[in-house]
Amino acid sequence: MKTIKNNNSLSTKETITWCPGCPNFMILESVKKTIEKITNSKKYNKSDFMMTTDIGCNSKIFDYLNLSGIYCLPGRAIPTAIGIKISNPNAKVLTFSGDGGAYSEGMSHFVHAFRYNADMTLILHDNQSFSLTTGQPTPTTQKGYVSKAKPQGEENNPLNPLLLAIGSGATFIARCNAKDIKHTQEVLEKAIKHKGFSFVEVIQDCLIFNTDANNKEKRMYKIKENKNLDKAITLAREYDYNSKNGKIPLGIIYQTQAPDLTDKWKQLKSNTK
Ligand SMILES: Cc1ncc(C[n+]2csc(CCOP(=O)(O)OP(=O)(O)O)c2C)c(N)n1
Ligand code: SF4
Repeated sequence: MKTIKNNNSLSTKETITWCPGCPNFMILESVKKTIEKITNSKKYNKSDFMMTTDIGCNSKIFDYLNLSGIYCLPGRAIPTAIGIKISNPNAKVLTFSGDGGAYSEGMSHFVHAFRYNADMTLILHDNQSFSLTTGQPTPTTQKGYVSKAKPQGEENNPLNPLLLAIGSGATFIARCNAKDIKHTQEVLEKAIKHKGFSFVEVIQDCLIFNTDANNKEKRMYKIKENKNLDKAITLAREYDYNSKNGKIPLGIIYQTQAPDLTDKWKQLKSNTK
């Protein structure tokens, strides 16, 4: 846990131990630029932002981003962030996780977070690999991927987290590419401003493990913000995390309005009077 007293700067003095060139550096940069922009408007201070992280290469961001928060147990970044939001309703809460942490250990929290619709943002670094622990396959790893953990190759098809999010009642789903800092920043700003649980999947190539999944830029294209559910399903199905072909839509895949967790509580209280 860390509590920041004077957080004028979003940088810390910690030595960054990500591999040189890792796109996690770019995600850090996008997040800093987004917070700078939102706080420049004077509506929010940096001290209004709080963070939770999972465990993984992605989660080292806890040490490099100067925000108060909690470094959580594996898979528990989302429920801890919801707890922070409940006790600090005005806080802007960001939660960081990898595809391993959120879709394996933390899968139940991922699904229910959409139902609860707490007003916060999940930034999911998807490198299709448990990278911190040397490249075991995660639920989004492509079929056939050979690793020390599965020398015979991954036998299962990947799940599609965007489709799962739609089916779980998500109110904001977006995807971006870590290497495109400007676009990631634009998407993050909209995600943070969304009233409800916003899920931003950031494609984050790992330079060391499962490198076969990298460099999909030629397949990526940017979409217009989408508010239509049927279109969202079509967009989510375009990329199956498996095949070498097919387009990968980036941008706001789906956004809708629904009561957030706090609204639902207020409604419940008035119903019980
Ligand atoms: C319950 C539990 N499961 C697994 C681990 C081991 N573990 C810690 S970090 C990690 C890898 C995290 O992978 P991911 O979430 O994809 O993040 P990345 O390192 O790729 O950024 C694993 C398997 C653990 N500490 N506790
Ligand atoms: S192992 Fe992969 S994800 Fe982890 S820091 Fe290195 S390049 Fe980045």
